Amino acid sequence: MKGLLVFCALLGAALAKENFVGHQVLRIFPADEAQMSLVQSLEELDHLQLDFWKTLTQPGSPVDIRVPFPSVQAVKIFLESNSIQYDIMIEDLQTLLDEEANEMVSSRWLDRSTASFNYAAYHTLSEIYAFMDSLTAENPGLVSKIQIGNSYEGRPIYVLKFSTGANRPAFWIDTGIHSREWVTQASGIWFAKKIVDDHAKNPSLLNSMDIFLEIVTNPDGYAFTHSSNRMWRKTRSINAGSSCIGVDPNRNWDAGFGGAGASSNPCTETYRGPRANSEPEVKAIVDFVKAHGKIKGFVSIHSYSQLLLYPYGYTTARAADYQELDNLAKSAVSALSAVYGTRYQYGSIITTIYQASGGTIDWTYNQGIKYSYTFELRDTGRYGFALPANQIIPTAVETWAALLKIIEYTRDHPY
Ligand code: BHK
Ligand code: ZN
Repeated sequence: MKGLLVFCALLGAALAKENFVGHQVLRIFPADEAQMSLVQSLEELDHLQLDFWKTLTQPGSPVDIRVPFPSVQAVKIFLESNSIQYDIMIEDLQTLLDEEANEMVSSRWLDRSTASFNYAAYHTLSEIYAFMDSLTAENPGLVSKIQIGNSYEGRPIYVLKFSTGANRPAFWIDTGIHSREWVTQASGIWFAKKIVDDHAKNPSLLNSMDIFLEIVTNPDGYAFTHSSNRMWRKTRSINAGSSCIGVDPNRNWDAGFGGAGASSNPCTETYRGPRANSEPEVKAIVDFVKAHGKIKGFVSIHSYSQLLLYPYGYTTARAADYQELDNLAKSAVSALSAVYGTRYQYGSIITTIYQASGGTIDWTYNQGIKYSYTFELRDTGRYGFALPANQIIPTAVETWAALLKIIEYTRDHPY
């Protein structure tokens, strides 16, 4: 009897959702080198369980940290005693997540048509997969669904293909490689519908090019953000010799793999994995891109920070196409800002944020995909990963303006 009770208690704990009651997100402003290294030293204090939403980038730029309730007092005392300035960006993360969960429940999808799908809400993995099936069923001859692999936990990995003819050069878009960046998968859904609706009015975009769109690039992580931990970023693979789970799929690519700007510690959020392409979610794309052979533009979408980035991240060397990539980024960002005035910064990964090795677009660029970019969507930190659902459509609309610039430029500059 006692054994059963213990078992039930353990099972309950294992199935329980991580809660974020009293968790605060602090925005910290280190004023000089000394304060910068003090803030960085917090990262090594494992017992505080801090989650760096935005790590140190440039001197003078703020750092955003999710601080679990039990560590809030200690962190604030540490900052105040060192005269380090901070703001409380999120008072209680769970309050935002409760609102998010309520909105999901009240937006159930009834008739399984893409016309009645609620694009202004977040959705579960099974709803997104059902959406893909509806979109392909409604648009035979334009949209097809390709399974490019299986995740670590065995879920199918799907790519939508938008095409009006065989074997054309192609443009790739992926969203959700980091599972907690929910506005990206939600925007991916909106892009899929937008491509279809615009094609009916003006078919020119798909006249000479196919588009591939991977909406849920990290399905295990995404399922986990719904079932267990809304703030899960990595894959869900088991690491040999460690009790920590997951690999950062944006450090696992074969471009500067193992260099600075990634961690060899499985317990960190930027763990690179045991070897390049160890994650089936990464390997599936690598195999697909190589087999296709004619992908000419590649955009990998993250959130948050409002940035448009191009290679490189693992080296300070300028990309051979630096000037062209920079010019196109400038025009894409200006198209984005023209929609609602949202401000974006742009530049190479290493000069704009930080050194990062094993990243997606460094690999695609080195494969010869010249127009390789990463977006960091809204916002700049007010809500961060807990972006309210009422910002999904505006985010998708403005991002599409920038994406379209890059897609059309790629179409009009064959190489
Ligand atoms: C983007 C592209 C290439 C390398 C790094 C980044 C920044 C990204 C990351 O992997 O550290 C930040 C992030 O997830 C939040 O979206
Ligand atoms: Zn990310």
